[in-house]
Amino acid sequence: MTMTQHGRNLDTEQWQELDRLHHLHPFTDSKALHGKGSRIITRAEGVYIWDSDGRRILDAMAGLWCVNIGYGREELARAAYEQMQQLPYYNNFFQTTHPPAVDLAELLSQVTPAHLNHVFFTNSGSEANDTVVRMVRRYWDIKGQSARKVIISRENAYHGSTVAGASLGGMKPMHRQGGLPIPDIEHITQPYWYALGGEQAPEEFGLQAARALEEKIRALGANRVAAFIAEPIQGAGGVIVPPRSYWPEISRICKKYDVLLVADEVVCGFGRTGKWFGSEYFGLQPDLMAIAKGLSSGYQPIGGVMVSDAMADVLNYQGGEFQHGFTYSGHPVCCAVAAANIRILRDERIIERAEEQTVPYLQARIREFESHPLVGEVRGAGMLGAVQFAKDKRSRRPFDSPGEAGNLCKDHCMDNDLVMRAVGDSMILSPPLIISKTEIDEIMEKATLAIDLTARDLGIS
Ligand code: PXG
Repeated sequence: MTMTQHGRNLDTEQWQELDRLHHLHPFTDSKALHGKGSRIITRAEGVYIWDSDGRRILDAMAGLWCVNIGYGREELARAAYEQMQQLPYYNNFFQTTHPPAVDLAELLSQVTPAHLNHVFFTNSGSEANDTVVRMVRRYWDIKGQSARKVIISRENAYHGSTVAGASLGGMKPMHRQGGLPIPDIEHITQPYWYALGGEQAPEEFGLQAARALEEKIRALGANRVAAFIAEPIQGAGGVIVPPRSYWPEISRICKKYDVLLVADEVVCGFGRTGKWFGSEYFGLQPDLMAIAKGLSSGYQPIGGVMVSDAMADVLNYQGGEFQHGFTYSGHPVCCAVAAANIRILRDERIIERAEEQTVPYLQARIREFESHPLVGEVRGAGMLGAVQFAKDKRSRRPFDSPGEAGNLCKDHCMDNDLVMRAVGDSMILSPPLIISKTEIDEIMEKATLAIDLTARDLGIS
């Protein structure tokens, strides 16, 4: 089959060859990739993507956790087209602004928690978190507490791939490449009961994991700590839903020591948890919120930092110029598309309808895997799910070669036209919020086959 791009009509092998010659892929073992050639995705609609061989694949990851609204919404294409004709680019530096940025800023103040009414625009989640680092340090400088520089994060967190984002993240293999983390970033344990909870009950373990924050603040000295950053539910770390005891304790500790609370809502935001934001799901009141992905449902690259009224007051009126910004901060086309996306989410009640109907269905159906001999735990919330494999169900003993089972299963999913992501030995789901019950049934049918085949490969029955 041939595919046309800008008048070039090439077949699969030709695109693959050009890709191999010229394109460096993110997070990819290129040697392994070039052995078999990239899969070429040519179009998408609803929850499905199509490859260059004409195969229809159910995308249970919504791209990279981002296509919340589903593929193929013409309104978003029209918003981009019309904005490009009207004003394809202008910046927000030097005392200018434009309607798409202002319109989106106001919309965001309406859909985010009540005390977050200000936004700094970026082009990605990584840039949002870079902005967080600079902004919290700037805030404490203005407040006359310049010693508050340290940002505490968590092991196995994902906050992006730029120098600051990867430093905030707790992914050891990323730190090993390029001498990270940068100074004044500290990591504490994560609330991952299945892997770390031992004999403790989940709620007791959740409290203990939260108290690691208090210990770290005390060890550093509270007067040195600027902020604590965390994803309400860890996404790329394996859809880790903390025990209910965790977040209230974290909130208490942040308040007690006057440490800013930053919620990284890049995955959890815009309906992923069944609420508009993960912060609402857990009842958090963050000072800052990093947003991206679902903000535009991935149709345009845009992110941002939502800022509380109290912090915005200090940043706006007490400190003079914040020397930070990107050429494309508040890009008009990205803003117009994000605003169209948010209006559709809001006006069609996509999040509320998912929470009422398809979220309970997905969560119930994936729990059917609990009885499978290969499965140690099924966890999830909203339109997020994880099926964790274990060598021994009862003791929660992991496999001797971590990641092998996950990799096998991911390949079986793909052979069966289903995209699921493997994180170690957990299989992850994060489908578009518009997925139907019938499409959830299709995921279940395909995932069941993939898990059965994986168990067979590993000799488990
Ligand atoms: N924060 C969180 C919580 C994320 O998940 C980022 C920040 C960075 O966003 P940008 O837009 O800079 O990528 C992310 C991104 C995966 C995967 O395979 C996850 C992400 C990105 C790429 C792949 O799980 N998360």
